[in-house]
Amino acid sequence: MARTRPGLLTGALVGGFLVTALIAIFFLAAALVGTPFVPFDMFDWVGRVLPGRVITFGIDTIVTVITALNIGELSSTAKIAEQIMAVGGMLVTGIVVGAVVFELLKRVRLTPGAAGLIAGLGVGLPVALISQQVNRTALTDDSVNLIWIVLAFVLWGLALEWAFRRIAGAETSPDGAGSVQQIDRRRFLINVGGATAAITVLGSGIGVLLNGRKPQEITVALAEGAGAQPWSASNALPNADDVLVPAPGTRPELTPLADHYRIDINLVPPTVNEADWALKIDGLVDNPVDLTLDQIRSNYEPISQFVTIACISNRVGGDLIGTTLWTGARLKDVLADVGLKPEATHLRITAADDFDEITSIDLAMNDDRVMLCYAWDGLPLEVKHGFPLRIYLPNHYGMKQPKWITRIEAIPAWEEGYWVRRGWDKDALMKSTSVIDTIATEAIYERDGAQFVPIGGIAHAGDRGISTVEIKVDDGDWTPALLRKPLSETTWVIWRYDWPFSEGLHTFTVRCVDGDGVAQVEDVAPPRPSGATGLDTIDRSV
Ligand SMILES: Nc1nc2c(c(=O)[nH]1)N[C@H]1C(S)=C(S)[C@@H](COP(=O)(O)O)O[C@H]1N2
Ligand SMILES: [Mo]
Repeated sequence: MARTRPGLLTGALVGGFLVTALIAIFFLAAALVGTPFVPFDMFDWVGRVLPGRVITFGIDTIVTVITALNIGELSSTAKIAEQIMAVGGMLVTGIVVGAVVFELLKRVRLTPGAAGLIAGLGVGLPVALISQQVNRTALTDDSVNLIWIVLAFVLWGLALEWAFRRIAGAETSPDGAGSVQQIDRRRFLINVGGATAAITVLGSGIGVLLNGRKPQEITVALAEGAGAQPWSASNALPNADDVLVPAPGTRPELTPLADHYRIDINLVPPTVNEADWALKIDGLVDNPVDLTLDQIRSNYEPISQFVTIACISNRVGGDLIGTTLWTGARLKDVLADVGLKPEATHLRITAADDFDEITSIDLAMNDDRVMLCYAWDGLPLEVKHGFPLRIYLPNHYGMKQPKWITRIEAIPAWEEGYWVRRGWDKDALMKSTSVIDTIATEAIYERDGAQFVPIGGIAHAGDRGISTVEIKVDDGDWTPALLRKPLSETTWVIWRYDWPFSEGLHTFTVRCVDGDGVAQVEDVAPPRPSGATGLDTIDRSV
């Protein structure tokens, strides 16, 4: 009995093998010469074209899974999960295309090479164009990237077709007996699998080694004297004299840079070369300018502000929040130099990743703290946090504050920014929030014959400050906590409550009132569209 020609299943298998090797080769080339890593670009692109609701649902699912599994700090774990999804997406694409090509070749007669070429170009060309549009990390020229990606996919398509013909040819040869053909197909598939596995292991192995050795991209130091100074007795934090000692286990008041959350629309943050970069300020201005980073740093008096920034996607008690010292130039000083035309009411701020947000000129001119920020904690902004320049807008969630700024355009009316177009709040003002970090049973102590357990955490309300934090244990009364003086009026406040200990299972709840006397919203709301509300609660058996 003659065996059927290879079809869907064999095609899927071969397609999967070959695309795995292709992914490894893209990875190797990216590590070797800096061409785009195609799966990441495709993932970023999909993220930008899908409707906001779908994206929010996707992110929400990732967040829920990571939180439920408790597998680490949210923003970096989410990026890794997304990177895995990106590679998985390309794998699935390869499997599907492989199946389709095999099925097609089984049914229609094509000139040799045609199917492979069509498949290669059909996938490769759109992918190359999309990568061109989205990628901000490649070190190689656009034209090189285009040719490389198309060529790689065409080779992949031709390999796919060759595999089909090799299997089909063996099985239709008139002199072969059925069982021999079957062994031949199996042996061939094993060979293809082995070869692609070898390429994959070698390619990704060498790629990982190369990536590990890559020097830090950005090593520019700040202007003389502005370098990072460790906080110390002689260089004390502004609240160093406060006597309130945080309960053991309370998060650090100043977030170590390495632990600061990162959220943006890129699988790999865009790399900006300082030498090629200038901030363009144009639109409704008298003197459009292109400012270099040096000019921004030296022509304007630097200001510094301790800032707590949070992502609007942060859940109550979540870790998408952090505090550090922001340094930069006052936006209003810079605007004074370009001269705003009277019709200008807003600024459209665009970034290297095509992210954009709209800021009102009123806010920029009336809040002295609004800055074009180039340093965090005394160091040039890290690439992932927006090198070379990001904006600071007090009291607003992160989504209003672009990183990697390339252009500021004065415009005559408000417009929707990136996340607003995707259904998020147009103002995105920070909600008041309070969080329990620790119930420090290990630090239990005795005073006047009674036992106390320190409880502590943070409370934050944008630039409105915190006037009261209260704790409730089980169904008891709300009891005020002690507040530590904050680093500034725009940072979180550390609170502490020494709880009269009693054994058993207890429910601890925290709430706060902001500096304007407005109580934290207790009704539970999800992050979308305006930021999460509700009270942080911990059940603990002590
Ligand atoms: N260019 C650009 N800027 C951006 C974003 C982005 O995706 N692209 N994300 C914003 C969001 S949603 C947040 S929460 C903050 C996070 O800043 P961080 O990553 O430095 O903590 O950056 C904001 N600025
Ligand atoms: Mo965000």
